[in-house]
Amino acid sequence: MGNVGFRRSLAAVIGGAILAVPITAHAEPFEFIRIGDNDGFGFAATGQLVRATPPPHSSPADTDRNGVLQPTEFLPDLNADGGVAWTSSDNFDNHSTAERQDSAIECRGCVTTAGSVGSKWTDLSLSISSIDEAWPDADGPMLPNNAEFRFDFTIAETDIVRGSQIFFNIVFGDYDVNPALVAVASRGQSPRVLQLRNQGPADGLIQARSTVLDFADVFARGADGNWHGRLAVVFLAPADPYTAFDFVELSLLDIVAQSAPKTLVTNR
Ligand SMILES: [Ca+2]
Ligand SMILES: [Ca+2]
Ligand SMILES: [Ca+2]
Ligand SMILES: [Ca+2]
Repeated sequence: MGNVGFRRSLAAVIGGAILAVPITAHAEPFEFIRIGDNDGFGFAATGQLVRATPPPHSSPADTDRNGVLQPTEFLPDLNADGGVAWTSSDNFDNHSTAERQDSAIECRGCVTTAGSVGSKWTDLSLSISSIDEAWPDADGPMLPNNAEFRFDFTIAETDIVRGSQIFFNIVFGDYDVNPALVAVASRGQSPRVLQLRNQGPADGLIQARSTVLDFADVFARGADGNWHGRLAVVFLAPADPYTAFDFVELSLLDIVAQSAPKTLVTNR
């Protein structure tokens, strides 16, 4: 076989080999899966939003003025009357269509996310004076409004390092009526209970809370070889008439540590 013939044969073999490789669903390396979106409770323009303070009601809710309401900042006092509460005209519904349909899931590095739900609870004031229109739970705005989230997703075997620590992160606002806790139920474990810190006099405070989970608490190998992640979360605040969530996520990063440099109040 001459040189040219050999190269043609080799090309044919390589081409055949490439065609013979099974096409697997391969995503990018896993970073996070998020229920809802990281957008400051859906407030697109923050420049005019004030936090609850005495007159003249001019302190910005977005304290670093970067256009996003973030942990350590504040839910807005929408009518500038000095309070953020169910009695104080501060109800908001910033639901996107996907959130309203309970399908707002963002993931970097997942193959599937289809079993994940709970975004209907985000970017909405869970206020007992809300208008009952397509409310996320069956009894409408009346208490309780216990937000529930379920992570159910897959990651390609090579897109996460087995044994990685996984952080559960939650961002919420205006928790001020005791008690409130977050119950996190993982594979084969008793639910873990995260106590939340009452904001005290910091009306409308946005807080972040994290906890670290073991890899095996979240992931099991599926029959297809992918990692199958599962976690159920319930926010229990049976007596709080006004709270809100921005998002919940499972991430390789700890959101509390991320917001630490400017953090005055955190829950760890
Ligand atoms: Ca901000
Ligand atoms: Ca108000
Ligand atoms: Ca309810
Ligand atoms: Ca959001």
